[in-house]
Amino acid sequence: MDHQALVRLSKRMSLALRHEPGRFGLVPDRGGWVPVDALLSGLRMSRANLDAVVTGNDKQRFAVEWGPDGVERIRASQGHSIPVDLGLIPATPPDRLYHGTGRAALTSILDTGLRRGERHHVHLSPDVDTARRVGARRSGPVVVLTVDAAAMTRDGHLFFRSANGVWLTDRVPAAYLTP
Ligand code: HQG
Repeated sequence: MDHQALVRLSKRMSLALRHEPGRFGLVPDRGGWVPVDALLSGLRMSRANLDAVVTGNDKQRFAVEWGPDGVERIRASQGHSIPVDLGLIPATPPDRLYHGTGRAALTSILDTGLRRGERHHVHLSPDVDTARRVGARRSGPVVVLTVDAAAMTRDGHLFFRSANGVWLTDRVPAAYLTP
């Protein structure tokens, strides 16, 4: 499979596992897991292609494991809009985290802080390069905001780290942001 086909498939898997499982006949459990076989038939994809996406994914978006019932299962590691309990445990973040976005959003963000929107959390990156790539998904110039995660932690905000290294928190008030 070429790179573009991998990306297309990864997006369809993200849609099915994070946002619209019902459209593909899937019923994720509380933790967001679905049987691998159900995903394969729901998306009419081969096991080889699934493995290629899971192992070749730039962000390791998907986790595959054997469930307690002996059934192999898959879920997205973050980014859901459907209700899921990922079982994340609060963790101490690095002192600074980063958020990449489009410049068009900057005034609003500096006014009201970072909001989670449709997702369960605000997503933050551990380094500037990753944040820049996240921001480049928006049209127009990219801005990377620095988040004072040390101060947020001192003030009682909770942080979680997804299985693929994305830092998550409920919201980031504007006072902790530097453009
Ligand atoms: C913006 C991708 C105006 C925010 C990435 C972002 C990430 C505001 C957009 C993950 C705002 C939401 C998440 C405010 C936030 N006013 N705009 N007050 N607060 N925004 O996609 O962080 O490829 O839900 O800046 O790599 O861009 O899907 O969040 O531009 O890890 O695995 O509202 O999604 O991962 O957009 O990206 P998103 P995000 P995947």
